Amino acid sequence: MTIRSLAGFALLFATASACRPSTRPSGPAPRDVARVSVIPAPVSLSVGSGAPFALVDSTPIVVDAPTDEALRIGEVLATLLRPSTGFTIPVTRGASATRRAILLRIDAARTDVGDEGYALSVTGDVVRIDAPTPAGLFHGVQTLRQLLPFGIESDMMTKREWSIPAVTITDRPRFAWRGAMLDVSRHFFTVDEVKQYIDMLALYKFNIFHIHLTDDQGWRIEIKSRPALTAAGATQVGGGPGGFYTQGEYAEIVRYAADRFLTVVPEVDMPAHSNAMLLSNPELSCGKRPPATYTGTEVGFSALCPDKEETYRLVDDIVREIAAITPGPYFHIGGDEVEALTHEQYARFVERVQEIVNRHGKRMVGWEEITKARLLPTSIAQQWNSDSARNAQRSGSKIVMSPGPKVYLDMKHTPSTELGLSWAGVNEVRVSYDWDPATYIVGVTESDILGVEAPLWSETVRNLASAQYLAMPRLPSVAEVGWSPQSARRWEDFRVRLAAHAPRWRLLGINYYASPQIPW
Ligand code: NGO
Repeated sequence: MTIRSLAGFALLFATASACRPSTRPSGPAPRDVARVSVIPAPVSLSVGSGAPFALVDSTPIVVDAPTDEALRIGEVLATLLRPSTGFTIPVTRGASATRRAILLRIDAARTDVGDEGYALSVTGDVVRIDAPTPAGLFHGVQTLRQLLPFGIESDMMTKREWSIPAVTITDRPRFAWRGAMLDVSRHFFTVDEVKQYIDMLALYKFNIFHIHLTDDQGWRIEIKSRPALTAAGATQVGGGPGGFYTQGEYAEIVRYAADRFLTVVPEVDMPAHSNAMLLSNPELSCGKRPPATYTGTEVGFSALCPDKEETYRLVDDIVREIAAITPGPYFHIGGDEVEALTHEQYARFVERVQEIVNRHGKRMVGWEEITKARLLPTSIAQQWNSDSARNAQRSGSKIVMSPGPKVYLDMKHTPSTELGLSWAGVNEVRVSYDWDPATYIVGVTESDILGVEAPLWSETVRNLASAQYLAMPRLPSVAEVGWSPQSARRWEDFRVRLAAHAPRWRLLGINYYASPQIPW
């Protein structure tokens, strides 16, 4: 593994300025009501002194919205509530005046909470979530889920009081892009494992699932016009068959994510990290060594030839087919760690691929190296290793922040963590929480930033339990960095809220690292 240069970080500074007083009003928690531990922290939350809302067998979910989408969200909530409570929880359409109900309402007039926000209020009489969009309603349901006792996550019925504390919440995200990436190339993850990863993201209001589909070790997506790609490209780190998704399986992942209001961003890494692609197209290789099945973890050696027309025909076939089954607006071209090409060759390659991506109706996303090329304002640079993403400002392109020393989930939690890498440092949970994307790179401010993303590279990650062990508890940190206003974030408060989530993870079967920084 290349030791990635840390020199660039001399120009960076990370703040520890999150320790400001919270602007959120707080009151004493009423007796018999669980402490309110919502993650990400809502923009405004006040705990009332009134009676909680008690769920009973006849509590209905009443949906006041013209669309079936809202009704579906009502069913999602009912499906969560039924097994553990044993209650019927009918879902019906109805009017907002209903009492003794959980009311889900789409209200286009609630523009104050943006495209993804919601307002939630709980009294002894009624629970109501109002949102201008289905996405906002879904996020409000995730908050409601976290307000319920953790036992709600169980699929075994328990006879107890199921109550929701009296609260008033108004909430909306800070950033439009709240992403998590899973590398399915270094080690393959089944569709079912990917779905379970997506489930964790939905609970914490992420809205982007970036899937790193290809790298030197494995090509993981069927391309019908180029069947040799999957036939030749399947191994993984340490050997073994790896695997790939048929287009139908990929579409299933996209649908599953969309049902949870996550947009899938497919990544095909090029021109480097392309050994698996070159196995079936060796004549397009301009890398440092001839393509051969690769099970190691070095980077940078492979490269697609930028000067051959056939390269762009291959890229066009790949982008066209994946774009056609990807409803979201983005296509990620990788673009990182190219060692075998000149600056000029690299820039020309990125510009041609940008055209192809646009022609197939998508906005190009790439790792920060793409800022060496002439970008369109609609293209997006993903910062990870230096301050070079700042160059995106030249074209007015936006930046997604994924600084390795903060949010790379594949970095070890401590030097002795069995899994993970450490080239960017060891990222204990506080490291992943205590930073502000808007002050991380000098000269890159809030308005340049589209959002944040936590990548999980899988060189050392062989299965879902390992992925969860590295992701948790840092994933909720990044969720809060992306969603909550900086002024509402305090580590001392977060660590206590985070502790309250562990029993929930245990019921959900989510593995996690029990960091000593958290009062579990
Ligand atoms: C780097 C590299 C990946 C590695 C990862 C490991 C980027 C953008 N390129 O991040 O190929 O898997 O580090 O942490």
